Amino acid sequence: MPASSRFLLSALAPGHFPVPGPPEIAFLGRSNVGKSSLLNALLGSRQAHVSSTPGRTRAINFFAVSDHADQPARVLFADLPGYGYAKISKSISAEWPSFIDPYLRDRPTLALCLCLVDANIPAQSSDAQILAILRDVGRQFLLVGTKADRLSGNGRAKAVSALRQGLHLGEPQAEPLLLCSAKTGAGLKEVWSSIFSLAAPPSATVPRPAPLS
Ligand SMILES: Nc1nc2c(ncn2[C@@H]2O[C@H](COP(=O)(O)OP(=O)(O)OP(=O)(O)O)[C@@H](O)[C@H]2O)c(=O)[nH]1
Ligand SMILES: [Mg+2]
Repeated sequence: MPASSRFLLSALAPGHFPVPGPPEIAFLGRSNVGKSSLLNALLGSRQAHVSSTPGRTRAINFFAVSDHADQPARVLFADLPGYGYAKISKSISAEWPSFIDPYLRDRPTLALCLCLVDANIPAQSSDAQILAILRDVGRQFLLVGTKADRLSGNGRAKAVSALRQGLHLGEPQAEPLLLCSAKTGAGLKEVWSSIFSLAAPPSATVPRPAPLS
């Protein structure tokens, strides 16, 4: 797990996105699914705002993640606003075309979309719609079932198969779904391994400048 992370910037328009650099990991999912919580749990640091009120994250917030504080970023995390919450769906749908859709479609350094779905409830049509957009634009994605601490031992396998079916996922090797909990830390190692193997293999990292002799 990388040891160092810092908030970079908050973007409300494509012009505000950081200059393209290291591979980016986008956190996507319905409002309140646990995007900001998972991001914080992966970083082991309270970088993103978590709230029990849906719709807390309104901008795309970028974070730089590196192996050590004195090294360049290995990946950027992008915490996206949630979708699918009735009270704010009007404003979200107004914002979606202006900067979220361009981010998903055009961002050259977007390497992986973490698609978060609540493991405790059935797949929602809005989740299926997002997957359709990602498939359409050819984005690599990884499904992550959140709040798995609320599932019983038996409930885990049932939740995975219900979500896989509800979202019409392909073969598990091609379209995997991992369960995790930001609360207990379960599954975080697996999410990190997938991030590195899918989006940021060692060759993709920015080489460290040689020390001056
Ligand atoms: N039990 C449990 N609760 C969680 C977990 N992850 C998040 N939560 C709770 O879910 C609520 C929403 O979490 P956030 O991380 O703010 O969700 P979000 O997807 O970023 O929400 P928006 O920014 O509004 O789209 C908070 O009350 C969290 O404490 C988890 O793994 N287990
Ligand atoms: Mg959030």
